[in-house]
Amino acid sequence: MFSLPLGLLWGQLLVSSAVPTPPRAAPVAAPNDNRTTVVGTVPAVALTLVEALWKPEGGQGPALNVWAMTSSDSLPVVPSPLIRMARGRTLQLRLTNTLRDTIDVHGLRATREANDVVVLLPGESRTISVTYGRSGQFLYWGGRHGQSFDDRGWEEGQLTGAIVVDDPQQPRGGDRVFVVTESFKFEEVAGRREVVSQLAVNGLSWPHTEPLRYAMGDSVHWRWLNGATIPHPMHLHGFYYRVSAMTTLAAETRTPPARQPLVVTQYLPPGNTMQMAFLPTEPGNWVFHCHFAQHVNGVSTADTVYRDAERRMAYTLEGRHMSGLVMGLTVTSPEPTPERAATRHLRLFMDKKSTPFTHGGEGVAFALADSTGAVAQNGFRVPAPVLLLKRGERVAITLVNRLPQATSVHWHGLEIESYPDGVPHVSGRDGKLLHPIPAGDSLTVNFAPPRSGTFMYHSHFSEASQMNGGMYGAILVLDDPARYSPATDHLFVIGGGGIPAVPLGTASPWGLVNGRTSPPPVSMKVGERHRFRFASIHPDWEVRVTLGTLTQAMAWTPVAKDGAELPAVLRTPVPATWMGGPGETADFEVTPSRPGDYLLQVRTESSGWSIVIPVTVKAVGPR
Ligand SMILES: [Cu+2]
Repeated sequence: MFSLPLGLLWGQLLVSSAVPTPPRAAPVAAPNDNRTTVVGTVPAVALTLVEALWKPEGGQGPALNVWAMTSSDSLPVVPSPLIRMARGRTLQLRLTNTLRDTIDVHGLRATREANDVVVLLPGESRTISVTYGRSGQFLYWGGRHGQSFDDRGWEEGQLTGAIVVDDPQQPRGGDRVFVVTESFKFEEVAGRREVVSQLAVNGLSWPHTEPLRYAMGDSVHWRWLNGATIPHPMHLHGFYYRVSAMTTLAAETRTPPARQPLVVTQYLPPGNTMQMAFLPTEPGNWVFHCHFAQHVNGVSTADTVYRDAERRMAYTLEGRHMSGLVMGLTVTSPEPTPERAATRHLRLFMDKKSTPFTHGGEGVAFALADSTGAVAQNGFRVPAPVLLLKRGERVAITLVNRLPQATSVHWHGLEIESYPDGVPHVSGRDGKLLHPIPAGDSLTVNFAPPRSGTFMYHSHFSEASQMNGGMYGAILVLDDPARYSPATDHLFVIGGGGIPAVPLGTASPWGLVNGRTSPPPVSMKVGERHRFRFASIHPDWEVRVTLGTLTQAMAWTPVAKDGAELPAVLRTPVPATWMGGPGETADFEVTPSRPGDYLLQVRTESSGWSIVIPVTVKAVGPR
């Protein structure tokens, strides 16, 4: 996902080097929480493009030279001002370009059409009249003249804002608008070309993003607009959410309630937006974050500030182990969380583990202790051992950290209490917070998974190295684990392939399925019903999975997403292909109708890696 065509790369460099340094007098842009619209009682709205200093880490943090927008005489804001009004309203938008470049501003008419552009020469002012006839949320964005959305780089990345047109028939409640922005460039560091990227939500990067508070049981309605040129699989801890509408830059898809799956992760491509809702039913602290490790791990997001490895590690240990696209939310309740006793106990060890895939580096792995509580040195596995849990049964898991570094483990997708959820310094409530497990230490957490399905567990600390290094695995929650039959119930854990020496800010070029580059074949019989479970947990890559011949997909029936059963209307046969971002699981039922040799392909969409698993379907023999 970080691999860019060379042409773009050079174009970016040339464009960047031509930009003059803004004068020191550039105003500091204020973070825009997107609560207040610039639309008042009069139809006139003024938007001015200016040079500004942006502080994604708040007032004490570093200032980055960007371009931003102001409304009327106020300070510039990042993201650009929220334009929100009822459908049918007509506005006179007066645009002024004080920059020394010609700027195209796209999307102001909220038509999602390619010709929705206003071209502003340096110093030029123009007024357009717009009647907003369609409700929904829309991105508007500025770029250098002729630039496409995906080509935007450093300064222009913050010329990005939201237009929300409210349907007068459906008055808005307390919904919130979140705009993801990105400034992105290449920089020569010690003779190497490195990606420098700063991501933010409503103008701020974790841990400076706005803390959100909700009372338990209050429904939460959010609109997320991805104004970045990279996708973000957005993962909610603790609760499922539903997506009622998604848009691209060109089209909108609304999903009626009966067709909305429950998800814990929704993949949000560049320029896309979503409307989502959920019901917080468990008190404590939770996070909503991008599941690409590089976007939350202080590797690419904070590296504008913390460039060298030592300072980055110090940043990690300071308790700010995440940065970039993370929102924290606190769910309040007057009721205490009761202590509950577990009926089953597991010991899970974490240690260094070198595999052929760690490319000479040192990987990390999990191992389950045997009945004596001990673990064999050859018991460490990549991926981690599958945890077979019984629905509703409370299990205590002792995490024994034999690594030379701190770690923490997240039980991904499980609706459990906040404390065991695994986000260091965040998980927990009322002052009892989870801490990272120091090297050589252990921690026991307990929880009862309430739902049968396909889930995951993984390191939630230094994810870019610990998850790429092997600290990930699947959890199968079943009504009756004794009836689990791997011969017809196939699990494919798609994850990182060790810790190779990959330059910072780039994606690992390796991936594994069930810990291998050539997994063993799958054997099926005509007419026999199988379940295929995919757990997508590579920290750097979204993957495309297809089942069929090279030219034709087989049919399968989607049955679950992120561990939750799909609504009945979605459980119908479709061509066997699925795109999964990190943090997504999906289950499909496959009943082959014809004998033959097929392929299960798992591959990254563009450059990257590809893994092929042979699938043989045998005819049923004569009786
Ligand atoms: Cu991301």
